[in-house]
Amino acid sequence: MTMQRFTTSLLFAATLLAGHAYAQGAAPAAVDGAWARASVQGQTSSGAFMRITASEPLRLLRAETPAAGHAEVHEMKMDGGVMKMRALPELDLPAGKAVELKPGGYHIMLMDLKAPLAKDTQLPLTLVFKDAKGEEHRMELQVPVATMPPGAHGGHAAPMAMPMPMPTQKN
Ligand SMILES: [Cu+2]
Repeated sequence: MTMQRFTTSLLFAATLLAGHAYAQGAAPAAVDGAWARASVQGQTSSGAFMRITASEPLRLLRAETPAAGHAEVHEMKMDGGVMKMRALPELDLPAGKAVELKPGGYHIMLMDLKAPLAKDTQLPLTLVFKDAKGEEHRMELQVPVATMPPGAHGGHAAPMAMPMPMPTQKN
């Protein structure tokens, strides 16, 4: 009886471990509505936007793409009547709550673009998350490059657009 129980709990532990190993690498988050803003020749930076819903508490640490020298998580907000942009060391993603990265708010800043982001191409982008245990999870995305958010059809959507290129702010 005791032996039987021991075996059962061992099996259970093994199942948990296997489940954990299987989950490793796959980020416990969902991304939708992703897009990156098309850029023109000579423009050195652009932005990527999306909605991220974490299934457990996560932090977005950084993004990586071969298309840019580096990518940073940025926040844009009004500060004393002036729109200011700053790099965030990490972006909090509460479990089950969609966090929107959009023009004029949080965004992934693509800096030192190696070539213009052409409309209707795909931008390979890797998001790097950290979970509550400090483990890193990577999520590989193919982000459509567009001139406006998906679902927007020009006209009234235009005033929402963040002017690009933005003044280069080094900090
Ligand atoms: Cu920015």
